[in-house]
Order: sequence, then structure tokens, then C-alpha cells
Amino acid sequence: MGRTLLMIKPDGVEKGLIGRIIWFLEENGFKILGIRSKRFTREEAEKFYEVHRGKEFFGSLVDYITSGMVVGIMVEGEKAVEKIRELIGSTDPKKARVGTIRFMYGESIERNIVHASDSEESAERELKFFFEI
Ligand code: 3AN
Repeated sequence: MGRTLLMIKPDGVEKGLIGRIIWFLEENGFKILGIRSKRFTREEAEKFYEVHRGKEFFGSLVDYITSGMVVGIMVEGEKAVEKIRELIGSTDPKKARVGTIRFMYGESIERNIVHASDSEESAERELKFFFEI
């Protein structure tokens, strides 16, 4: 068993996709261990995305992620990190596999509905932005 963070970004919340995404996770056999909505401060958002600091899209990414509420979901399941990354699809919705969350709902490489941790270490680091673990 493993756990990971799936975060619904402001565009996913605005589009009313919270319920559908939770349904999709459960339908795919994952267990929801926690759900919390919040709005990131700039400082927190910069920390959350620190691996991207210095990239040309960093400022825009921080503006976007702080523009509204996000929902953090702690998800448990076998090979959770790897499998949830598969279920969300490629960063760029145009390249995402049919049936993935980003394929179905994503608009652009930035407004791509969800984030999911890309390794077990990232998952433990990122879950702490939402949960006392
Ligand atoms: P993923 O979310 O698929 O792990 P990362 O970690 O490469 O993708 O990027 C984190 C976030 O940064 C993406 N979800 C997206 O919102 C934004 N991003 C990544 N690459 C670009 C880009 N070339 N232009 C604009 N935003 C980007």
C-alpha cells in the first residue's frame, strides 16, 4: 500500500469537478484518507512548487495556483504514486491519454485541473501542505 497527494487546482474547483474526481478515484479502487480545501499563500505556493523555481513559467504558475481554492486529497492504494500519475495523464492535456482526468477536463499545460505527486518522497513532502502527518 502506498499513499499520495492528488490536488484539484483552482480551475478544477471552478469547473465543479470535485465530486467527479473523487468518484473517479474511488471507482478506480483507491481509498480516500483525507480531504481538505484551502487557498495557498504566495509563500506556500512557491515552496510547494520549489523544483520549478527559476523556470520561465514559475511566476505564472504561482499566480494561478494562488488564484482560488484548491482541494488536497490523500489517496491510498497499491502503487498509488505511479497509478494516480497514470490516471491524471500528461502535463499537457493535448498529449494526455484518452480517459485520463487531464484529457477529459484540462484546458492547457498550466490549467490542467489536477496535480499528483511524482514520487513517494514528493508525496510525503506535499501531503504536509494539507494534512498533519
Ligand atoms: P506535472 O504536474 O504533470 O507533474 P510538472 O511537475 O512538470 O508537471 O509541472 C508542474 C506544473 O507546472 C504543471 N502542472 C503546470 O501547471 C505547470 N507547468 C509545467 N510546465 C509548464 C509550461 N511549459 N508552461 C506553463 N506551465 C507549466
